[in-house]
Amino acid sequence: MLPCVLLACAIGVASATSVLLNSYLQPNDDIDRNTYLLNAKSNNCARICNGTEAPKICYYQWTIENYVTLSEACDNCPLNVTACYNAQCITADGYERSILSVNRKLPGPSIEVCLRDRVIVDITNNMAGRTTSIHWHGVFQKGSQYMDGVPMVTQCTIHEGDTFRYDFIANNEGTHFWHSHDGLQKLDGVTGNLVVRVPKNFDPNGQLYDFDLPEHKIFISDWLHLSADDHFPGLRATNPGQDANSFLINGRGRTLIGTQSTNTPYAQINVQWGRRYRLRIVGSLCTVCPTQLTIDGHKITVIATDGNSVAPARVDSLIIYSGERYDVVLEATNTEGSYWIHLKGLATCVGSRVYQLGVLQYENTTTNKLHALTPDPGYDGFPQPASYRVLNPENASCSIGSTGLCVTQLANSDPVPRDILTQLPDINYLLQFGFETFDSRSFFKAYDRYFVSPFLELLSSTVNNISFVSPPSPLLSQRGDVPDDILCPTGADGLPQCPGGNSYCTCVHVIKIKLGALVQIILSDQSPKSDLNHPFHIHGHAFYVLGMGQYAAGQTAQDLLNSLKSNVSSVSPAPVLKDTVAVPSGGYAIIKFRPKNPGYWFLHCHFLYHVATGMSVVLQVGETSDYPPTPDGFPKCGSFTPPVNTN
Ligand SMILES: *[C@@H]1O[C@H](CO)[C@@H](O)[C@H](O)[C@H]1NC(C)=O
Ligand SMILES: *[C@@H]1O[C@H](CO)[C@@H](O)[C@H](O)[C@H]1NC(C)=O
Ligand SMILES: *[C@@H]1O[C@H](CO)[C@@H](O)[C@H](O)[C@H]1NC(C)=O
Ligand SMILES: *[C@@H]1O[C@H](CO)[C@@H](O)[C@H](O)[C@H]1NC(C)=O
Ligand SMILES: *[C@@H]1O[C@H](CO)[C@@H](O)[C@H](O)[C@H]1NC(C)=O
Ligand SMILES: *[C@@H]1O[C@H](CO)[C@@H](O)[C@H](O)[C@H]1NC(C)=O
Ligand SMILES: [Cu+2]
Repeated sequence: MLPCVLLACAIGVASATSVLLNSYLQPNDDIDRNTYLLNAKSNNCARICNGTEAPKICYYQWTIENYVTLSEACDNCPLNVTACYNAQCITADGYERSILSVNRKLPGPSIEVCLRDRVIVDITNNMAGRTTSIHWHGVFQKGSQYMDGVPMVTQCTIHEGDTFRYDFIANNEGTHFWHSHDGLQKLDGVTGNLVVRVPKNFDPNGQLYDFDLPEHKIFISDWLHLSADDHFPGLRATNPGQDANSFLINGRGRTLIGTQSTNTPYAQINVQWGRRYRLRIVGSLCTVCPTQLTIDGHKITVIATDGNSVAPARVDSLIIYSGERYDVVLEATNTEGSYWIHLKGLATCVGSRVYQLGVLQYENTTTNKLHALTPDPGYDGFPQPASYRVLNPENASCSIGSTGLCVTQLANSDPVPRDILTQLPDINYLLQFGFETFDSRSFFKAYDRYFVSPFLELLSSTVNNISFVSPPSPLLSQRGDVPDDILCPTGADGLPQCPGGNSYCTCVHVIKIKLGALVQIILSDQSPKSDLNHPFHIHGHAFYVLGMGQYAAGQTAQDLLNSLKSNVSSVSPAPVLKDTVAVPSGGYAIIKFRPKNPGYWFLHCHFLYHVATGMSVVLQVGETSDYPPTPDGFPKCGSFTPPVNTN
């Protein structure tokens, strides 16, 4: 009996497991309010979190495939508006184009769980001729480092026809999201919500709202009318650059075709008069335009960002950069009726005046003095009185007393460790990001990745003059298969640098950091003046944002670094924790944290075309012996260049 015929045992276990898993399968669509509030289906992971119940297993089956907006499933939408809500009908902004989709939804299926639930997602890649991998943006993956979803950093990409099972514990709360980290797929539709809730009495701002409902997510994405690949590297004559054609709110909206607006339905957020709602806002943006969100007739109170609670801040409007999340409270106390949700593109989108609308709808309105939807307010939106207060203004133009409020001026609602506020860092790094411009001669010298800017420049993206390239095998799971000579060499300051003092190179940019060291990083924009605020996102961690601003005339990044070597200072006495921060144009952001999560973690600009051309580094936290063992049977990949015998 002992040698339990190994194969048979394995098969027995495998099939038992899959039968078991199917009973944890979550619905494809968000559940409605009543099912959620009454906890009517005990199997649902989207539920009101209760600190005393055991964590659940939440299982999802996703298929990624080539798909289209306004497919057969849409029937005669938008002529028949009902049909626009058919299962598998993706309307987007009413422009017909090919997309990539997960389970034929846009955004893809939501993951909504309670803290400490176990999330299992089977990703089946049905796309023609593409690989994929999914990153769980905001989830630390402590203990499940192999599930972070960064190609060639934590795993091999998932090949066409393969299924990869992501399996992790939702170990940090918040409004997060998921998206493909492979190529440009996120911009074509491979993205969706991921919410990790806690019991309301665990939320320091829990008394500020009555409801935190699945239907109150506001998922913001930018949208092209061609596929993302059609803008990469970018055409020279027809529509150069990568600017968004429109934005989507919860996958919906309208756009102009010529001078004619499409007629697809707007996203609608339903509320009842007198109630207070938590709205979870996700900046699933890819291109360089931040978006400014305003709800006509309503102020909003910001209570969290990137999964971390902040002291409530009441504002009129909110600017969201790629990768950022904000949780706000909306009090439905204006005249009952309908109000526009206005989303306007900034930076390069000011010129193109790209904007989108949604509708805030008071339900079961009873008075006869209803607030009707005003005419389309256009790009400019609503009048802004002098007292108008905007959170997260561009360029961090937020000097106290002005109407801007920067993330550095928010207060953390949790205690901030003393060492963050008072101790000089063990490591103080300057990371300067920018672009390498190819003239036509250097362009032909090598096959470096580049993109064509709207001004027809040929650019590759860099951090400390290095354009990141992927190794042939994942650093985390196959470090031994990554040849040392493709890693960037380390310079005197302990940071990787270009070989031979070159001012530009491509290599695998890995920065080694001691587990638990107190790290400070100055993220610094070295590109010539532009109106871009590059949002930097860290994997596996969050950081305290101590300061941000534009350099004063004559001040250099090196000056700032030098002053910070002997000077601990934070704009806020209780700085907030974030995992994504928009670095002011021609400026800097100072971030500080103690990395306690061992692994290989990506730190990168969240603009998609910048990360695709190298504006990234990998932070190697700790040593191989600190990492969990590679999961059994974990897929392997690499180059195949055997020696050639010429005899
Ligand atoms: C949590 O669940 C238990 C058991 O179902 C129930 O008795 C309790 O009232 C719940 N607590 C909260 C805060 O909802
Ligand atoms: C409109 O679409 C709905 C949903 O597909 C369908 O049931 C209904 O028959 C359609 N109505 C008309 C007039 O086509
Ligand atoms: C609001 O109206 C809908 C549809 O008429 C109804 O189902 C729902 O119960 C109403 N809700 C309240 C709180 O009255
Ligand atoms: C990085 O490149 C810039 C511009 O080419 C150059 O001025 C600078 O010296 C370079 N830095 C290093 C460390 O090579
Ligand atoms: C931000 O600063 C840059 C200069 O670095 C400037 O060109 C741009 O107009 C500023 N943007 C705003 C919105 O003030
Ligand atoms: C410390 O830094 C702050 C802001 O970064 C600056 O205002 C202050 O002058 C600095 N103090 C010293 C002694 O360098
Ligand atoms: Cu960037």
